[in-house]
Amino acid sequence: MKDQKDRLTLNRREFIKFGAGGMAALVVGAKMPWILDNEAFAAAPVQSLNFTITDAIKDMATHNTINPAQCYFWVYKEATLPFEVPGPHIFTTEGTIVNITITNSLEQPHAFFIPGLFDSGPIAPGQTVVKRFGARTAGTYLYYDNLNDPVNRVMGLHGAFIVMPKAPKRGHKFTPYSSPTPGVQALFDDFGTAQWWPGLAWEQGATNPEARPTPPFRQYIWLLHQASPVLFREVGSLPAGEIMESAEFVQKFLHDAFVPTRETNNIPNYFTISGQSGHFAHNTPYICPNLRVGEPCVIRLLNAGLWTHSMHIHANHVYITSIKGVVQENPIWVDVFNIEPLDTVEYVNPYMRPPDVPNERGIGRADAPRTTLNGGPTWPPNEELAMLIPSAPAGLAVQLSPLCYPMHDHSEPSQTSQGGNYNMGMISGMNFIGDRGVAGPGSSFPNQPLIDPPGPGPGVFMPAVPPPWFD
Ligand SMILES: [Cu+2]
Repeated sequence: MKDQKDRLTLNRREFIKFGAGGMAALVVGAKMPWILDNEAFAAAPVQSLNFTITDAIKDMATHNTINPAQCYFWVYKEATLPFEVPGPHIFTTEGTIVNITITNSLEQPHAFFIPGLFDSGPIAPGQTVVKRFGARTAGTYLYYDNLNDPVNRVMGLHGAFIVMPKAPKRGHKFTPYSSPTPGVQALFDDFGTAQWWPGLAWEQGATNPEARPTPPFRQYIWLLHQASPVLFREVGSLPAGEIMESAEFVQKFLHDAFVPTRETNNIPNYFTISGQSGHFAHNTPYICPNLRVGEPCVIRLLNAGLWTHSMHIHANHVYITSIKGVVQENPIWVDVFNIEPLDTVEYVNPYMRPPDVPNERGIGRADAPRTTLNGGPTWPPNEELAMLIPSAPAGLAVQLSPLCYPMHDHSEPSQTSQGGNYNMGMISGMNFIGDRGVAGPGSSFPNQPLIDPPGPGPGVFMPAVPPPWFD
């Protein structure tokens, strides 16, 4: 038993401090080259999972030498990976038997729970359990600590567990599901085949002329969470064996009055997508899709926190193919959808040409592009991609490429980093790096930064200097 006085000051041990690094993913069981070869996820194969439930302090998005921005968390620390909140993305295939070892190194009971798949039951302080379970049904799952609900989960003990189907239904293409509805199956069957959806099927990868391969089974995980450094620190400082009652925790986290000083505010200060915020969530390849028109992807949303979020993606509407594990009969096509606490939702992003690109018939779908005032086509967006900000003579010119659209949460006014910086809140985006339907080099847009380039080369199809109309 540790000294109670030490507990109260949160320095009972040398705290592990860590920054928001690269999210790591683990692949359990049968070979899954589609994820192991996908550069966006630094995925590693493992034979079994080995978690320690512990605690650590994370440097948050706005942390720097003059602005301390740190948060205490409870952490599912996997043996092969650095500390991170959330726990690692775990990918496996339907039917895989997952061996899992969990050690509780904290001083109250904890658990590891996956709804419908696995329940470790309470693990006493200092105890290790070794268990196994079957990944029975394909889908998106939140793994979390379901004890003292929702305190242990919101304190950081959560992550994403993804089960892929073993095979498509006979005569059909892959979907993310074991038993897709006819409507969802039809959508995935249409990708890469139907007139509306030229390009690749979801399961289909491709090599590309400029050597950036397109992975098959393109998917992204938006695991949503909110963090309160003051409240989490209070929970972490309780004497050994004491817990904060969930009613008190929820009251403080959701309903305390806003206090304009971070030192006393119990409501959340940080809003994260898979552990990242703002610029970092927008420019992280496992969160923000970087794909071409004709390369459909799946975005898996999970809400580990206590706030409802409405994630609005620009440039493409998405199909809502599953809600809380229920594959939809009629996958509605929307640009924003609510993700409530503990919800899992799948967005299917068809990656069509942005419908705001002017075309001859004005139909919001790919059609003959109109001509700009400078005589070029509106698609591919050569003029936008050739724009340099600031312009080249300043010496800092950065190309406005790839074509980048934002994604943000519609509960935005309250959603900042440390009270005021919305741009460091729960935002990301979708980038267009080309169009599979455009012949020649237009199939790949140039990738920024492209400063003083030597001239057109593979994948570079517009003048390397700013066009004459740009100044
Ligand atoms: Cu919006």
